[in-house]
Amino acid sequence: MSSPIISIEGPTSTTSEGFLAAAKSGGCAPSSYGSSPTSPGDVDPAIWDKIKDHPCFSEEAHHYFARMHVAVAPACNVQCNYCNRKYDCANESRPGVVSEKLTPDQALRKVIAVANKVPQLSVLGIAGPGDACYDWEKTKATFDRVIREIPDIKLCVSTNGLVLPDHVAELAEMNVDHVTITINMVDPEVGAKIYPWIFYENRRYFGIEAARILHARQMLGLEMLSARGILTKINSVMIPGVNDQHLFEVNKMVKERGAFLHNVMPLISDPAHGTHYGLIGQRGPTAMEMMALQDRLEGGAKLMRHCRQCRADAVGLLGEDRGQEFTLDGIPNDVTYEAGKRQAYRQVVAHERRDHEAARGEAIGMIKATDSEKSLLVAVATKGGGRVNEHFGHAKEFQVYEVSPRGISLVGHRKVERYCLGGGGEDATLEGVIAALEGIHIVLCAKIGNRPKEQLSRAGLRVTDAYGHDYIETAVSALYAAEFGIRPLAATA
Ligand code: CLF
Ligand code: SF4
Repeated sequence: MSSPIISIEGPTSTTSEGFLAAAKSGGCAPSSYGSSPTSPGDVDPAIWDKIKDHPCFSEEAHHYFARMHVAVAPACNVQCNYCNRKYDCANESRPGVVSEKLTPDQALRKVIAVANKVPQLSVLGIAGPGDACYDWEKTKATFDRVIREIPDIKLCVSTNGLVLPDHVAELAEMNVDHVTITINMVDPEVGAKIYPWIFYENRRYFGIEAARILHARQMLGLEMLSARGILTKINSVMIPGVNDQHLFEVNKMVKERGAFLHNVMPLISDPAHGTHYGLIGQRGPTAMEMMALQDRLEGGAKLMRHCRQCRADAVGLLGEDRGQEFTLDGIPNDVTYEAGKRQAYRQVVAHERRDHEAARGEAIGMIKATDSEKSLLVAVATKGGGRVNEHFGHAKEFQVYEVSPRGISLVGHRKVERYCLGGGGEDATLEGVIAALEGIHIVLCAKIGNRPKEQLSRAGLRVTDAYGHDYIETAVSALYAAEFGIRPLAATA
C-alpha cells in the first residue's frame, strides 16, 4: 500500500506540493456521477459555487471536503418515535450516540483546533443534540463567534422545522446558505404514527393535531428558505410500513417548494437505544430496500445518496469520524486560527478536480462504447480521494457504484465491521461483510489476501485488487468494458 502524505485519515503536510503528491497516491480527488449534482454543468454556476465545497450538498465534494458538527443545541420541541432524548437528535445523527455538549465558546475553541489540523474542513454544521432552531440562542452565538474567526467556513443547520420560519431572516443575515429540514410526512395521519407530540407556542399538542402543525410549519419554512435562495436538503427517515410508500408524496411536495436535495435515510431501530420504535420492534429497511426505494424516487427531487448519518459531534470527511481526536480536554484554552493549511489544500483540490474531470470523461466514453444495456453494482473500498485505495480487510464501509449505459453513479454505501484486526481476519466478521454486500456484483479494493478472496468467491462474490489506486470511475469503467465488451470502433463513431 502507498502511504499518502495527506489522506482522509489525517494530513501531515502543510505544503501544496505535499498535498498534491498525496492526492496522486490516494489522498484526494473527486468521484463520479450521482443523483446529487456532481459537476459544474449539472447546476446554475451560482449554485455550484455554493455547493462545490459542501460535502453533503455535492457528492463530488464529499471526496475532498470535511464537515464538523458542534453539539451546542441540546433542547428539542418535538418527540420523534425513533429518538430517545438521552441521546443525540436522530434526525441527522446516528441514534444511540451521545455527544460532548459544548457552550458556544467551547465550540469556537474546538472549531479552531479542527481547522488547524484538518485542512479539508469546509463546513460547520449544527445538528443537535436537540434542535438547532429551537435552541436558537446557542446556535446563533456559536455561528457568530466562528464566522468572526474563520470567515470562509460554510455554516449549515439541521432542524425539525417547527420553529424554522421564526429564524429564516436571521439565517439569511448570517449568510447560512445550507439548511436541512427533516420531513418524514406530508400527511398528518402518517405524521401521527411518527410524532406522538410537539411543543409549540407554550403548549403541547398530540397526535394528528401535532402532525398538522408540524407539517404546516415545515412547508412554510421550506418556502421561506427557497424564496431567499437558501439551499435546502430534506431528510426523510424511511420507516417500513409507516412512511416508505408515502415518501413519494414527500418528494413531490418538497420539490414543488424548491427543495434542492432529498436525503432518504434508513430508520435505525434497536431496543437498546430505548426509542419507541426500538421497543415495539419496528424494523428499519434493509440495504436493498433502501436502494430500491431510492431508485424509484429518481426523477423527482434530486436525491442525496452519500449520507453517512453522522454524529452530532462528527469531525472529518463523511464516513470517517475523528471526533475523538478533538475532545475538549485535549484542546488548549487559547487556540489561534492558522489559515495556511486550509488555503494550501484548496489549491490542491482545484488542481485535482481538473485531472479527475478528464479521467471521468474518459471513463464515461468507455462505457458508452460498449454494446451493453446492462448495469453493474460495484462495491469499492476507498479511504477518500475518489480512488480505489483501501485494503479489503481495513474497510469499514464500501461505497456502492452503479455502472450502466447512463453513466456511473454513487448509489449508497454499506457499513461493515473491519475484517482485519492485528494481522488476521475473523471468519465470523467475514460472514457479516458478505451479508452486507448483498446484491453486489464485484468488489474493488487496493489489496486482498488469498484466504478472504477464496472465501468470498465461495460465497459467490468476486473481488479484485487489479485496479488499486486508480480513480474509481477509471476502475469501474474498465471493469464494465471487460465484463460486457467494447463495440467495434467504427460503430462508436
Ligand atoms: Fe452536517 Fe447535515 Fe450540514 Fe452535512 S451532515 S448539518 S448537511 S454539514 Fe451530511 Fe451527515 Fe448525512 Fe447530515 S452526511 S447526516 S447529510
Ligand atoms: Fe429527537 Fe431530533 Fe426528533 Fe427532537 S427532532 S425528538 S432531538 S430526533
